[in-house]
Amino acid sequence: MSKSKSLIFTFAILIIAQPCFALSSIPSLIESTAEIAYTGPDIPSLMVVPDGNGPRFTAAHDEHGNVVDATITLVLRDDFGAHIVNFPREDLWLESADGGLVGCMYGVIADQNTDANGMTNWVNPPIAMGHSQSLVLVLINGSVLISNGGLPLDFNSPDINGDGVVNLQDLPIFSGDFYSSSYLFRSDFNGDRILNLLDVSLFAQHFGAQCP
Ligand SMILES: [Ca+2]
Ligand SMILES: [Ca+2]
Repeated sequence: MSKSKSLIFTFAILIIAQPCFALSSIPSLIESTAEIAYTGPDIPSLMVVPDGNGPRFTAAHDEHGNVVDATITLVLRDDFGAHIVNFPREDLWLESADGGLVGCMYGVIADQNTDANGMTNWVNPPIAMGHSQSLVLVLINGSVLISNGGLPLDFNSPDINGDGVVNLQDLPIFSGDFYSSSYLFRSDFNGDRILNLLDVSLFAQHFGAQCP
């Protein structure tokens, strides 16, 4: 093969092979996996605050108010099971199945890009609001991960009405829940299934918090 023919051949191979390389870095919604650290019998809950000053996922609560680790770990793989490295964290985020968890801008994305093992996680406090008692879904590029049906983690927030700020509009909702004869999870910020002064204190502590 002449030198010019050889160059053309190499060039053609590169052009043909390019889509294959590109394909291999597309995350698979089936091969990728997500799990939550907590494996106990309860459904853990995490209070979220719109300024991001809520607890980390490592300080979620079980249904007795005990602190438990609800870190979510995602391993990103392509269709062939190969790890996807350095995938941008902005394209990996959480949603609750009932839509009740509302993130501020980039407030529920993964903590970092995927590492050499295709792994990333959610440990840092969400920058979020609203409340949800449904499974939490991991979204990859806007598509729901389908290798599991969602992870058990509930959310609530002193920004009860989910408008991005904890203010006087949330107060009557909180007060109504506090004096209600029935238990209302959305105002149980420490997740111990009782509305008491501990929850009042958490509400007061985050009063004024708002999305960045
Ligand atoms: Ca509010
Ligand atoms: Ca409580």
